[in-house]
Amino acid sequence: MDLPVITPEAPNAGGCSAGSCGSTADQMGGMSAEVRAKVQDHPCYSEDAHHYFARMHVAVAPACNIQCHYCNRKYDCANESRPGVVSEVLTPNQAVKKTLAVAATIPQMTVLGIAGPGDPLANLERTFETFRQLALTAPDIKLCVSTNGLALPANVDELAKYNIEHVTITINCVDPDVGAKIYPWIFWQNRRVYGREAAAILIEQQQKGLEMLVARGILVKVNSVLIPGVNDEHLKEVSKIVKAKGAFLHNVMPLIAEAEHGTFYGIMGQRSPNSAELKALQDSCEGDMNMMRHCRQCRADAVGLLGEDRGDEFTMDKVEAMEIDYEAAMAARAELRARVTAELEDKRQKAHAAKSAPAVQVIQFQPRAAKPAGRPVLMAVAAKGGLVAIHFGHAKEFLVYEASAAGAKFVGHRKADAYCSGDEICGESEMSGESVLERTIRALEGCEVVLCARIGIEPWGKLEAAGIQPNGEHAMEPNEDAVMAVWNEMLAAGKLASKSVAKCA
Ligand code: CLF
Ligand code: SF4
Repeated sequence: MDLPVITPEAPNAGGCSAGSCGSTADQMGGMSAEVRAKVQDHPCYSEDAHHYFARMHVAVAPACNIQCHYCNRKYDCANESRPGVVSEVLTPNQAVKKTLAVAATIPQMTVLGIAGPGDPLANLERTFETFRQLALTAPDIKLCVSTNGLALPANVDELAKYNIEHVTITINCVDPDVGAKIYPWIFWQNRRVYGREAAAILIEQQQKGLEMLVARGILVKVNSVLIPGVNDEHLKEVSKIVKAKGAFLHNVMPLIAEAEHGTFYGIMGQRSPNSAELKALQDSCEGDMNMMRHCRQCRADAVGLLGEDRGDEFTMDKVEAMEIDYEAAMAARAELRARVTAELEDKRQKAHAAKSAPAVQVIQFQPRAAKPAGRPVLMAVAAKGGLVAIHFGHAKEFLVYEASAAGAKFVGHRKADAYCSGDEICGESEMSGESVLERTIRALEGCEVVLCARIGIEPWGKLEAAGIQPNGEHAMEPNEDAVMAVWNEMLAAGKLASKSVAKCA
């Protein structure tokens, strides 16, 4: 198969046509060693890495230089965070102390990001003082920043000074008329600018910042908030343009708009996209761009693996009480990083081998004109560490794969509330609230199968009644292997005939 070739001269020119994120194990085979080193332990830039490596954010940036209609200043920056009050805004010194404490406690934590609660580049002193100290005291931690881009061109050189290799720019539009529906104002050159003029300035600065970062070999992820009826169709154009300019990854995130958050969109009743709309847009952008599908829209003070939040363990009062020996922790961190990197490399090589093998069989045993039999099927997995490892009733989220003749492709995740707290009889006598189960089943809409380590009789029956087949036969198997095993079983049982195949037959 053709793999994206990313040369050292154009480090951001990802070019995948089939994967979920710019850097799955398979796609990483096409990267230069330089780019691979940058992404292989970054949980956001590598879909594989997010099963093993964690990130943390320090909330040192309270102010913002623009207004987005999906943001309320009382809440986290919705560019990189789900709405939720930041527990505490930190000084740079506190942020450094907290980072060292987390790094010593969670050796998987490889990336420190500044992503709010406002815009990091609207808080230059606080942001750069934090980066400056961390570059000196914790050089093994990757530094990452997320910005709306307005102040980016003026600060690219300063970012480069701290060896920052990953920058996220939130780009919701490239057309000021669309932008005027998203941004009521910006603060620019000591004055407030409104409407279309504001959007035009913001867009110009974002695009200029993107080009400057790419020119310096910094990997750029573009985040876009999908706002139905405002920028949904337009985001395809955004994807084309940012790819052409060398962005590494595009992360299209669903708008979160609830009236109780007090945002303009929330109050005005602007709806959020559903899972199918999000997937459809990501799919249509994918031909042009490497798409990120595993974003968890985390808080500006998130700590831990994506999808889990251990922030409560590291409030400043707890951090102050900790004995931190960072130098000692460095050895454990280095050992873990080397081990996981070797594991991922092994997985990457196996993925390549597996991709090559069926091609030979197809040539030997199938007529050349034969179309791949079997339609694609969405399957949800209660997973941990890349394995089918969670009991159905304990899952707080499900990873969703699209299984087809081309293989298992990760396409997103669905949030759920764990409704079972028992260890013995999952989902039966321990079930504490049927409405929670109903919500979980609703969250799985569109999936035909759910794979989990165990499941009780009652949720089994309700899932079946909802048209979702539970499957507990593949516990502790790698997600992709399990998904493909089930898909092949369905194929063998004649359950996957697509309309076109049926017609041909
Ligand atoms: Fe943080 Fe963002 Fe860096 Fe990651 S998050 S600043 S790139 S370290 Fe990641 Fe969280 Fe999604 Fe952001 S899952 S919201 S993409
Ligand atoms: Fe809010 Fe972030 Fe937009 Fe600023 S850039 S208004 S903090 S969502």
